[in-house]
Amino acid sequence: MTAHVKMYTRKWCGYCTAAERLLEAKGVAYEQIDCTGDHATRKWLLETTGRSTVPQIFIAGAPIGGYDDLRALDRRGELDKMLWDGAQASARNGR
Ligand SMILES: N[C@@H](CCC(=O)N[C@@H](CS)C(=O)NCC(=O)O)C(=O)O
Repeated sequence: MTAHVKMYTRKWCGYCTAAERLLEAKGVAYEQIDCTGDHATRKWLLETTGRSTVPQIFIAGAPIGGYDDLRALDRRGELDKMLWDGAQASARNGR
């Protein structure tokens, strides 16, 4: 089991597809929220993450950034630890 991964995307977004592929290649399940045309969610994302681009990815509720950030975490070997630690924290909290 891994941490809950939530990814906000929009249609026709190459970086979103790249992030989906990376997670799928690692066998990591994720929840995808398509916010195409959803200005309220994009506004909330900007306020929450400070970023106006998609994808925006959250691991165990914490914003980690977009595809570049996801790939960098993976290349540094930190993504697996985040996914594992997030799952442990969720289990402890009963979520
Ligand atoms: N460095 C970012 C780049 C993301 C990016 O440029 N996404 C484009 C869509 S593919 C975007 O959000 N453009 C602005 C917009 O659509 O409002 C990442 O790796 O996620």
